[in-house]
Amino acid sequence: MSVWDQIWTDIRVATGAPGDDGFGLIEAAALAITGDRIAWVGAAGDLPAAPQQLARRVHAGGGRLLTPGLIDCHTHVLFGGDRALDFDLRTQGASYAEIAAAGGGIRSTVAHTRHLSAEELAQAALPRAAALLADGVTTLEVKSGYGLDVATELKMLEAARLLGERLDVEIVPTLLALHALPPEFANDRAGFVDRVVGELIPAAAAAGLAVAVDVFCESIAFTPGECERALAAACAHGLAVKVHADQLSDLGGAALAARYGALSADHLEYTSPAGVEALAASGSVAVLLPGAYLMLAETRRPPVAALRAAGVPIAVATDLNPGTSPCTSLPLAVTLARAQFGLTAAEGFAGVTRHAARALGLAGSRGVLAAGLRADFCLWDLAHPRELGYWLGRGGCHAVVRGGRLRPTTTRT
Ligand code: DI6
Ligand code: FE
Repeated sequence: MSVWDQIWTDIRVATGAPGDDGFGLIEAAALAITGDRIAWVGAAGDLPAAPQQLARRVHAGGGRLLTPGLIDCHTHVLFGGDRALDFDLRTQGASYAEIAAAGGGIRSTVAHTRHLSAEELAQAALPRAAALLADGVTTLEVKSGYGLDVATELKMLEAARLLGERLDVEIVPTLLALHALPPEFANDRAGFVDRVVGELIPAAAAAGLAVAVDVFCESIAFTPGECERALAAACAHGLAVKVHADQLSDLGGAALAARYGALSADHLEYTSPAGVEALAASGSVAVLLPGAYLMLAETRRPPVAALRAAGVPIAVATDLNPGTSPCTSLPLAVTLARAQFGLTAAEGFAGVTRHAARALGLAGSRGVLAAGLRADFCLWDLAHPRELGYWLGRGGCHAVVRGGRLRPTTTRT
């Protein structure tokens, strides 16, 4: 009489659905799977028959906590080389500008990245991405942005596809079209933006290599006007948009993101009340990136209380990148966001599940454990989902299921 392919029993489930406790906790629970989708989830006592009669395969969860797979909605995991020397210079007091002048900064990563093939880029990213997966990530956003020329940016997006294949994990590719000015356009900003708008964005859209376009709207990067040209081009080519906004200054990046209906505005340390209001009106997700805040020793926190009061969905991501956030653990990012920005446990949990799914335009398929959504989930050696953003550096992930299939217990490398 088997109705379902598999059923997990002897589990406690935090569905991640919005509700009174903020976690959707079901103590004595069961979860059924058919194919790569959740078929049923609820209190085990509500099952219509014994598990053995209902499913071809019964898994015992050992009383463990089961949550939605975590979603890292903002990473720059693909790059060549590293920036450990930058970090050493910074902790000795060198400024961003001094480090760049000494050959560091984004341009040093660009130089290392341009020399690698797509295959080599994917290979270099494997251990970093595997570490994210070992701590419970089941969907990963990956940005380009270290090529700064058409060929290398497209190569980076191809590497993102290869990385997803190698790890058999869903990668959501984002073209970070305006990240830094390449040396060859040092005296021709407009010419570079023309190249991005007229060639790079159309090529990435035509090749189906990116889901969204992202821009770095910042005093050390690109102006709101330059960013707006790229966002308009993205929309014209049917791509979604995201904005690195108000990280080091208030250039109105959040309001610009909202004006273009962005999936998300990210960083937000300097976002104004008007920017918060704009995000609330547009429905964009506020993505907080506590790794960069920590590693840059920033002092200005994002306006969490205002975002909360305005009902802006808040997500948390690693911003894994070599220069400002070499963070390979999403649970650690949650702990940092709670300790530094004052998120509640429930906000941190939503921030890496349903709100992170929304920041990638995937709210219809994942981020919550409910019938019809993807069977992406984790079993944890944690007593309660509030521990997810509590331990510093201990993820506690016991097992990962992606698309209904139990994955090899990947170890952190
Ligand atoms: N914001 C950041 O903090 C990173 N990029 C961005 O848009 C910096 C990336 C790097 O320094 O390599
Ligand atoms: Fe970033």
